[in-house]
Amino acid sequence: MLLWIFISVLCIAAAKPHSASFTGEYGGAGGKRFSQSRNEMDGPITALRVRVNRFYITGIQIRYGNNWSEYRGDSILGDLEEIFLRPGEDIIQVSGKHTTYLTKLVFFTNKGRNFPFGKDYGTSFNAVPLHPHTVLRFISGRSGLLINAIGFHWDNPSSD
Ligand code: MMA
Repeated sequence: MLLWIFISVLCIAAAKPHSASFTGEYGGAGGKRFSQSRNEMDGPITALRVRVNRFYITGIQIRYGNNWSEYRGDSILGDLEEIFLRPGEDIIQVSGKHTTYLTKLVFFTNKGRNFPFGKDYGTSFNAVPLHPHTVLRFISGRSGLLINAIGFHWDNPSSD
């Protein structure tokens, strides 16, 4: 009996497709580590705020459902740009550039739109999820005065 339960649990676990993946981290080792994993509970990513100055991405804030994450980046240098996603619109790819700091981000959505922020300077990266039909669910990274580094966490689209 116990063996049967064990085998059944094993089969269910094996049949369930994996959906979560991580890409990154892109950038340098300075600053302090942050993660917005708890914000994922608030819902899908619905808007982005990115601050850029002449050289760098200096700040980032992401709205999950109706709630904005904590703002990352300790300075107010540069211009804060804001974009809103449409209902059902998800981020399916992020490319960008970095040195030891983040210099550029381009968010691509499943509605064929893309949102570039920052400058064309540094080493390129291109982040896509490992599993099909998964989307950007939250970010993590390192920040101080600037955004030192960023990583992307992908999973199934939020059901709400
Ligand atoms: C701070 C500090 C560093 C970080 C930079 C850029 C000015 O120094 O947090 O560790 O590299 O900001 O974010």
